[in-house]
Amino acid sequence: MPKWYSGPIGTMWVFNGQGESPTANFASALFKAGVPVSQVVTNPNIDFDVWVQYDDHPLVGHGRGYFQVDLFKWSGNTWLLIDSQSETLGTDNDSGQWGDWITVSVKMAEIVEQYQIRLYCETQDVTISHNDQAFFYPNAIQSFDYLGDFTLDFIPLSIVYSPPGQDMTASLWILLVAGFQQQFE
Ligand SMILES: [Ca+2]
Ligand SMILES: [Ca+2]
Repeated sequence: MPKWYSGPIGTMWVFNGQGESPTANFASALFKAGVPVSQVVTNPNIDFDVWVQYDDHPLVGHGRGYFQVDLFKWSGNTWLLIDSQSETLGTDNDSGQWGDWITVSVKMAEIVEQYQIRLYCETQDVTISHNDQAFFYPNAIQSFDYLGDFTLDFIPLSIVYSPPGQDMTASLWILLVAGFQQQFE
């Protein structure tokens, strides 16, 4: 499936350094700078790739790293969960380094779609667990050259997004010109 970005849109890193002071554990979820917030796409199928890594320090103590990626679509009044993928790395019995990709996917059903992607990671099977999360709000616009079976009943005029505050009540406006209907084939 076509990818939103040539590389990972974000990375998650969980470090278990039990026995190593003072940074015993560490969890980090970050979106990559430079990943497009808005894109015109020529295919309704979109993949979002995230790179995840778990490091278990050679010193005493083992654990695991847990990673989750959630993809939501804005319905107009709420976020709908479209895809959720998770993975656990490490064995709780070995020190070492593990890495993998997590991909969440969507097939566009409308001309313009607004997404929310949530990254979450945590240390597991350790004495003191740490976690982190991050949010990203990309939107996709279907290319007029590849509309296929889409019915255009509005024209995207502009999309203005104001990042949510700590209460996660996102302020989101999608301004559309309604009443324009045309079948592209
Ligand atoms: Ca270890
Ligand atoms: Ca353990």
